[in-house]
Amino acid sequence: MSKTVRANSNIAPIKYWGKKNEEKRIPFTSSVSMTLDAFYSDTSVEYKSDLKEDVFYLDGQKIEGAALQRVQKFMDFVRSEYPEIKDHAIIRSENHVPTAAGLASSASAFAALAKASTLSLDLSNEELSRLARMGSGSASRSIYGDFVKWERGVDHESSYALPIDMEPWDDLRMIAVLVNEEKKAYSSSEAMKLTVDESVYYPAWVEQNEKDVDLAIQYLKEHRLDLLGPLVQANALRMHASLMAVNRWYFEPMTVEVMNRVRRLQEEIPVYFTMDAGPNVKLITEEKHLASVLELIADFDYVVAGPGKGLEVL
Ligand code: 2P0
Repeated sequence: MSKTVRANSNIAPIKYWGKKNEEKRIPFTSSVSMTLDAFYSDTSVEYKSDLKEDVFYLDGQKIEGAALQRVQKFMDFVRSEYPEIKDHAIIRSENHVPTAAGLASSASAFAALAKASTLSLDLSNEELSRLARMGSGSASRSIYGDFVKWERGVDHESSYALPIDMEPWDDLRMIAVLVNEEKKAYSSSEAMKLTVDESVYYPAWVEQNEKDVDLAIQYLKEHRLDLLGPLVQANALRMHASLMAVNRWYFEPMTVEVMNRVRRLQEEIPVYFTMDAGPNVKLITEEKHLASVLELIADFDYVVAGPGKGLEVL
């Protein structure tokens, strides 16, 4: 039996939005993430010499079409990068995203697949991060636990993530508020490409994001939620502003409702929002303020996450 690898998903307080190199997923900017304990993927890879192509089961279902092709392309890269791996494989993956969370899982999926497909090679975390990036940009960050910086780099060698060297911040919480569980209107890959190609605000995003990354790391190290929170919120809005300039948005009425409630509550307690390539809102606060925050969103479904671990071989 092949071993199972677990990778947790992550949410970025400072976002990745736009690729300089589409094929290798080299981003225009660095980004900063928190690995989440509540969302993870469990994946095993069984190589078989008699297989003609890779086979992919997700949550017990045999997958075909675009999702299969994306996994096969990743496995082709594994075989081209590491010639000692020659065979095709049966890949089994289970996504543990709490009931209908409607949150993207490519980060945990490709981080787990990077490790599970190369277990016999015992690659370093840096090497695994580069490899995971080939599957999905945000997956480069899910190799590690807690707080992570993905260094944008300039090519395959130099673009990978590293843990942020800081005291643990175990009582930080990320609450995913589920405002809409339908499939998102546009994939993040497609939306970010359009932003890069056509948004007049994209150069400003790139310039500002580099500053935001450095400041966020400083505030994380200092455990200063009062400074980190407003920055995180502004960074998300800047990302969405760059996208809105090309006539695309992920905002639903309830997205804005949650944001308005958070804005009112943040006059009293430190709670801030961020938002990714979908209408759900994620709130950042500390454990001691959790009860007030949950009261604010009691009429929504939500999932509370804390800092999660890096890759684990189960
Ligand atoms: C992030 N997002 O930093 C940003 C913020 C969405 C909004 O990384 O095209 O699935 O596979 O590299 O990693 C989602 O994009 O995109 C994402 P690809 P990915 O978390």
